[in-house]
Amino acid sequence: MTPKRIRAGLKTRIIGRAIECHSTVPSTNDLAWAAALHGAPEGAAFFADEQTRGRGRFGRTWHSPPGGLWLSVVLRPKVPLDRLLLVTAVGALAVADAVEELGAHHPLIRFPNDVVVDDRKISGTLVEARLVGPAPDLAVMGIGLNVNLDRADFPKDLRPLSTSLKIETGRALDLHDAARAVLAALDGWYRRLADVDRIRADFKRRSSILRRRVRVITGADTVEGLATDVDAVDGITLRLDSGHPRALRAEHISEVRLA
Ligand code: BT5
Repeated sequence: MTPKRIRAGLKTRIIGRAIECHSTVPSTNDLAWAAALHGAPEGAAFFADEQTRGRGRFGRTWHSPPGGLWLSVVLRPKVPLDRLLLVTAVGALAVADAVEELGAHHPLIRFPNDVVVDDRKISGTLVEARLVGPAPDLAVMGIGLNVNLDRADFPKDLRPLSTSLKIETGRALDLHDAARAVLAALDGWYRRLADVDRIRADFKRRSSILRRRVRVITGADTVEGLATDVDAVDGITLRLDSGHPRALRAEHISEVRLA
């Protein structure tokens, strides 16, 4: 990929102000952090063809072979710490919009950061923030989007759980077009970060788990029930089999699966 070909026709205000493309790197999040700490502008975006140590949340691995879109963006979000999940939410909303625009049908968000098509994960977002004082002053959003991956490109255990734009649409895409779609969608959503009501409403509308039976894995235990509410900031409310409601705070949730 080249910055020039991503920039051709890109109309964003913040996201993509600076663009770098790399071949093989450990993790684009590390590139973005190093640049951010050296004063890279908000919106600077770092792409790699392949990552050797792509990471997910909670120390999980992100499989990043050639053919996918692996990028990280430097952000300086103006949100209080207890609303940092709004940044993850706008990332997921942006990727869902981009995935739809690129031809996959009905992408939804599996709380808090997965974009899924037919319950198979097509994208994941990882937001890492630095705290100086009471609010985050710097954040890096990493986005992984499976673009031209075939089934055989996924490790065996991920095959039944994952998908790509190529698998969904039946054709390979130009990665530059995919990059532009993601940057443009993120620019739109990121500029709406203060519109909390809108983010909450759209996050709920895009939910893949609302009104479905799920298993929520938290640091302490695993809870199963019907998801009666999903909120970008607060988390998930389940109706347990006993009939009682149970609210699970977003920051405690490490994984959500369909039960
Ligand atoms: C995420 O974590 O979904 C965040 C992924 C962020 C990746 C981007 S790529 C660019 C930037 N640089 C990085 O190093 N990271 C970011 P989490 O919700 O924890 O999900 C991780 C889980 O997703 C893994 O444990 C696998 O089960 C699954 N997984 C790993 N690779 C996958 C892939 N390519 N497609 C679908 N699922 C995958």
